[in-house]
Amino acid sequence: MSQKYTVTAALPYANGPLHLGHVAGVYLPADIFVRFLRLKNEDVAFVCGSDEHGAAITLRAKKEGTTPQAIVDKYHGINKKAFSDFDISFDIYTRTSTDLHKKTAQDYFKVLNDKGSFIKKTTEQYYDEEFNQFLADRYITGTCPSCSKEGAYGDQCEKCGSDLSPTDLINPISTLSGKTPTLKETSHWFLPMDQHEAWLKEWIKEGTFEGKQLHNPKDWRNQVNGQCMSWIDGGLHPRAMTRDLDWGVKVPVEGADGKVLYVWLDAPIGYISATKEWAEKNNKDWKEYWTGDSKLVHFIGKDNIVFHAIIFPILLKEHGGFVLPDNVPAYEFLNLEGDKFSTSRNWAVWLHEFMEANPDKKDELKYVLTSIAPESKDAEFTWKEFQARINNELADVLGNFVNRAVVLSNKYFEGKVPSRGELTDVDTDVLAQLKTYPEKIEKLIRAYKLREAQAEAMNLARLGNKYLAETEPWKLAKTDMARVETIMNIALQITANLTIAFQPFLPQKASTIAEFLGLDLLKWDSLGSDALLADGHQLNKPSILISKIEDKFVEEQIATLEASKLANVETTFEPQKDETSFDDFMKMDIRVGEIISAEKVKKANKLLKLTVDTGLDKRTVVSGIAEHYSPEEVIGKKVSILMNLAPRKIRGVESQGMILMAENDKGELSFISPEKNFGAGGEIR
Ligand code: B3M
Ligand code: ZN
Repeated sequence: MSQKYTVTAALPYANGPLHLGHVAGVYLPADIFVRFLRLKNEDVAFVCGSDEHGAAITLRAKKEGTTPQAIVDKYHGINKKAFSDFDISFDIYTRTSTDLHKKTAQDYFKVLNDKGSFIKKTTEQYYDEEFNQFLADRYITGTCPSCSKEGAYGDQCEKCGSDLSPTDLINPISTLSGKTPTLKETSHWFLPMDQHEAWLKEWIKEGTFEGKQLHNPKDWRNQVNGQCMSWIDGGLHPRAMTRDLDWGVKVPVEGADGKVLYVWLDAPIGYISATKEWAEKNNKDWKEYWTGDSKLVHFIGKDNIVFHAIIFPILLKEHGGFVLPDNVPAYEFLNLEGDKFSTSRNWAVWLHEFMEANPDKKDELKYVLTSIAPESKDAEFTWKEFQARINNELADVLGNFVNRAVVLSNKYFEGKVPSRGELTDVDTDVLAQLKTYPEKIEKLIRAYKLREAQAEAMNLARLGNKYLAETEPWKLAKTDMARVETIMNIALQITANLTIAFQPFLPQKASTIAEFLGLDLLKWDSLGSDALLADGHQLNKPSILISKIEDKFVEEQIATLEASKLANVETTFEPQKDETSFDDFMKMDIRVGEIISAEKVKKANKLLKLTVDTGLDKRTVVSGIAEHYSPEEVIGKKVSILMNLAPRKIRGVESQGMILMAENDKGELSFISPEKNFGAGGEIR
């Protein structure tokens, strides 16, 4: 009996195109995993679609002077086509603006509301008087209370991952008007996440739920378990699941006029509605993929962990009857040519543009992105590495071996598979090694170690090359054709195995190799066999499997990137903030301080706890600079310190003030110190 799986890939916001960072860190790994499961004859629903609600959409519409519907229609189309051109084999790629999704999300909300899963509360929320709009999520930004970084949103800090509420932000600013918001009362339906800490902690730490072992935490990535435990240990808080907005799924209960579902309640339910839509079209029962022993796997980027491993599981548990995620393979970030991918600075390789310009290079791109996938730490994409991986590995190892096996067999045996004679030790050894590959590769794929799994498939091609180099059939052809027959039979069996091993990673190349062999694509359980091609089987003539990447191609790509970045240089820095008054500025008391001690803050890899001599006193300040400075190197530094900022607790440490830092367009930080050797206490104004 096949195992049922629902594999989801994070629904991309339909507010812009997809770049290679999105692809490497969510969609390609998900596709590889699903292709493998299908090869194993598992029963998989691979679902995705455009996430079409939330502030990301309406803010983009405002920026482009158009409507949210026009934005989602535009980018849903671009992204859907890009995924199709790149051969990401979703069973369905839908969108959250469908009626089916809206009804699914509203019914879901009603079930939870009727069960009393929410607490309806009236609280003060930030409000933009100019736009007459309440501010939540990406409508409000400010300094993160956890890492002191600017640019945190009202629901999350994308830099340190903290889950936030708008009222947590320091110096909040409306992203609509750029002004400081006011506070105004409004009521919302809150999910009391604090009430779920106990079972969540057990489920994340032990993998058990209601006394049943659901998964092994050791199978989850450390960064996922780590981030979840740090949130739970830091204390979960009630979170509003509705918003005062007009773009989104309307809240389907009395007294909710002008309110929509929070996009992170709405979007994950999009996985369920997508499964429903697919099941209806394929005469399946969607419930079988969300209940019973079906396995739910969420492929996401690391900034989405809390939503998939904390919030959505609470929603699934509260609804009742649904499975919990079996795994949440979260990816780190991919950087580009020494800088972060950036939509706003147009520093990106857009998937749809790459596919339009290079329709014949999709598997080459797949190979490179999987080779450098940011599975456990951020990774770097460079066009030089793109060229090196394709030329030195794909072409020189895989292409070279396949070409020799098929060309020589065509040359010596008119393209018919020769029979094997007596085996030598070299032959038996290579056939014994061939048999180890199915388990080696399967184990890595099921552990979501797809980089290593692909490398093992490439090692199978290396094994073939080594075998031909050791046996040198081209030399023996003059003297011992019987021996050549045995060697070429074995080389062809290895080639046939490569069509299976590479199917999850390079489906197009696998099919091309199979065509060379005149072979139908085989399932996983054929991998490792030394009898995939019968004696006398007719091969076809091969063509070039992999074309090498020329230097000119690399130079063109880099020139395009530089040009696009230059074209956007004026938007590298945040736009100037709104005008302020001299009086307001004079309220700030900024002094020269000297750092006299420093240490890391436990469980907060971005924070340093500093003791600063301010000339008036010695005080503790928590600063989000731990990724830029070690404690040792900041001792003795003269800094600018904002003295009269209201004290606040950051990760349990009372911070009295703020160290002012300069940040350049590469995200590098610098202290702001007097150019003369001023002592601590000097006033800055
Ligand atoms: N659209 C966030 C993102 O695109 C969000 C994912 C939703 S998955 C339910 O990064
Ligand atoms: Zn932060």
